[in-house]
Amino acid sequence: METQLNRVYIGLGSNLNEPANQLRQALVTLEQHPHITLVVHSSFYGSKPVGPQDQPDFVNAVALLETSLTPEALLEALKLIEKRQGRIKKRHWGERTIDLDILLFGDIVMDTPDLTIPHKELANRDFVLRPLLELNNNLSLPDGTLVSALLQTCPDNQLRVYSTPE
Ligand code: ROI
Repeated sequence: METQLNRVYIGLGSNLNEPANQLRQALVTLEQHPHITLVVHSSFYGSKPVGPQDQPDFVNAVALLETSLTPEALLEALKLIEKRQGRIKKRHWGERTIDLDILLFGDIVMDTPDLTIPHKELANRDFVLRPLLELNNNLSLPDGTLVSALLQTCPDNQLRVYSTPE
């Protein structure tokens, strides 16, 4: 059987322990995974926290991967990277060293206790929608909704470009 390669968009976020370095480290680790190809990543964006406001601003980005892994196996790989980078999660919707979320996985739609694809909060997070559009201006969800349409009604988290990819 041929191995199926899926195009997967993941979100990266950090607001502790040198956030931009946390994102860079996660991207390097992803690149080294035997079953993951890092195709491209977006600029890094600064954003106001969603959740408690008495925490540092976040650095956010999105990456496009190609992988033969299943959604569950990719989730495990992402959790391992979070763990290796000493993921600290202080409180609900609070500060964290690194957060890696599967946003879109090919055309897959799924909703299990561990994994909801597309990501549940996609439509409410400009720090995900804007970098997605930077990578693909015509991107749509499996149900045909344009990501650009979601951005029109999304709350504003004062996004600004923090650094562009080299
Ligand atoms: N807020 C922003 N701006 N960026 C994030 O990545 C992020 N991640 C989270 C919570 C705490 C909900 N808020 C966030 O998990």
